[in-house]
Amino acid sequence: MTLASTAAQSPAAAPAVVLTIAGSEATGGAGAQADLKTFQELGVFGIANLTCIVSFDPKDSWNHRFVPVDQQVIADQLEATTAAYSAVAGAPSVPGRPVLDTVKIGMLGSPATIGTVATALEAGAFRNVVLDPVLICKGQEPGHALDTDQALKAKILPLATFVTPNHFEAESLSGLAITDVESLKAAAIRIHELSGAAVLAKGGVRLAGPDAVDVYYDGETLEVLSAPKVGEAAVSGAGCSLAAAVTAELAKGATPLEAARTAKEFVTAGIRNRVASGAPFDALWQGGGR
Ligand code: PXL
Repeated sequence: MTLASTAAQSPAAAPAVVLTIAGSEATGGAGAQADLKTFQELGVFGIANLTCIVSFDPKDSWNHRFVPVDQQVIADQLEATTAAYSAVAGAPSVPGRPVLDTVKIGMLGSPATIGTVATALEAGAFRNVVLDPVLICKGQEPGHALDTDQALKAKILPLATFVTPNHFEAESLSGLAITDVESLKAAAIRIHELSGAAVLAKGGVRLAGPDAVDVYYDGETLEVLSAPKVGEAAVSGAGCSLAAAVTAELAKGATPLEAARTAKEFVTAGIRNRVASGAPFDALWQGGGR
């Protein structure tokens, strides 16, 4: 049967529409590329509004070359996207047109971009704001941009409904040292108290033991999500894909806890079937669960 005749017989249901506000990571492992691949794999219509372009430098130990997108261009992208899909507060919904009510925030990279994005989020009508609080990329030194970290905490964290900090980010946001599952739980609880958001705090390969352990907390339910570690090496795109998978599932109507569970399975399959890379980290394969 041809595609055309399939479509004629049974038009597919309109997919949920989701937006990622994120940076491009040129090698395709992380950032907006990982988000879009995750969205496609999980059956939602993905949109990326770019905040910056990161190109690792193979001549300089694969350090990050970071170029911000012009603030006006970021604002223009957000204006176009929110107008196209009725995601502006007070905008009437149009019958038959999906409403964009679920957004993921990835790398913002500067206090100026954080201000631009916060303004758009405040003007928008988003039911789900999933924040991957990218304070640091794999291989970078912690604390390289304290002003950016502080602006993210002050302006974006309070707008988030779901937040997915990794080990370093969970320590930074909670102010707690995380050495084991118990301290990861304490950090997740603290970050929920600070933000009001559902929290999926990731231990990943940073905590000792045979399992990659994450902690979910939403103010009522505390759940430890655990899967056998796939090696001890970090994989590029794991954090981006986890948050993007949460975003896709929320947009499709999952509860936050269901979204967290599905996202953990999605990322585990993607790490198991990762793509070998000459960059310092292999890349998660979003098709790994097929
Ligand atoms: O994995 C964090 C991350 C997110 N977004 C972009 C990145 C990185 C890490 O390199 O480059 C654009």
